[in-house]
Amino acid sequence: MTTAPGLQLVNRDADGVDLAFRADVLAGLAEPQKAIPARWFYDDEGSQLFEDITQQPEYYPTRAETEILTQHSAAIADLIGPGRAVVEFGSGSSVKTPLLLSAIAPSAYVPLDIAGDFLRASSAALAEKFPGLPVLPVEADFMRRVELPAEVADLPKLGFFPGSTIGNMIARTATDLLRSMRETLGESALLLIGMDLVKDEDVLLAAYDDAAGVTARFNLNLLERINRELDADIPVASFAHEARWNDPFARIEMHLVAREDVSFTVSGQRFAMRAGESIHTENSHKFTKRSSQQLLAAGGWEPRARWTDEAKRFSLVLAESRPPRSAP
Ligand code: AVJ
Repeated sequence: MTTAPGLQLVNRDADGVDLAFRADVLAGLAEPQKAIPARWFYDDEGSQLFEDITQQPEYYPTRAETEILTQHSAAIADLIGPGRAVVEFGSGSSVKTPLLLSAIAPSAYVPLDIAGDFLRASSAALAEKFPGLPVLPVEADFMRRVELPAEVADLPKLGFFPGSTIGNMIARTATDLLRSMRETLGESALLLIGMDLVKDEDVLLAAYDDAAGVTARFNLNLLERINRELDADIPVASFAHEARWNDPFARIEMHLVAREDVSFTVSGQRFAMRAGESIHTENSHKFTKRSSQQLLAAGGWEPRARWTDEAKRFSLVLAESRPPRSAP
């Protein structure tokens, strides 16, 4: 199914409440370990705060991945070749997309995003930078197979999924997404995917708890957003941002920890938390060469090349769609 322009992807009630947001928050707060999916960070305020995070000295992923795209652009272009339609999962507001597009001579650029306004704005900016390149945005939820525009049907595809956003997902969800990507991109597709690396715990914790407090504001903005949008009275000042390293799962977790006993209402439902209890708001998985290869293989992708930045903090993997086989 193609997503028709103007089709309503976000379901709202008569008061304009995002029904999926409310359902996720109410269900997540009712769990024994309270948890809210990280995708809800990104309202306008949260998106701006994430941009600010990428400017913090402790937050290395954006700089490291940009370094890889810059330093290894010739090798990357060599392996990808010209003439592919680049399908970006997310709407590519970063500096990374222009770096890739100017390196590889693509035949079209197709950004996929669920946030239509953001998608149209970033597409217009890119089209201006690359006159002559067809820019064909598709408003869609890329967690499922997406029908690409007819213009690119017969072109070979390159999926682009930078930022280690794959690390936000637990293995099962990440595998589902990688498989959907194969279905979206079709036969003989390539995928260029950013995957952040396991490293010194102190470096990781600092990246998710910067000295200027921007990540803390990003995390706490989720509570502000709930108060703004879901008729809630969460006492935001009674919560503290915390980044934790979960070693068995090789991931940074972000939590909002109650500083004292609190109770509050969200959309008419009452919740109470004890001092020290937390709401789990994000996982950011970190990979090794081996674990990245295993995850990609589970999703039907075979690594063809892998680059890291000079300091080996971050990896960019080029993988090829591979039909699933039960034995090697
Ligand atoms: C956008 C998912 C890659 O996990 O590093 C940054 C989000 N959260 N600081 C990440 C994030 C806290 C970021 N990703």
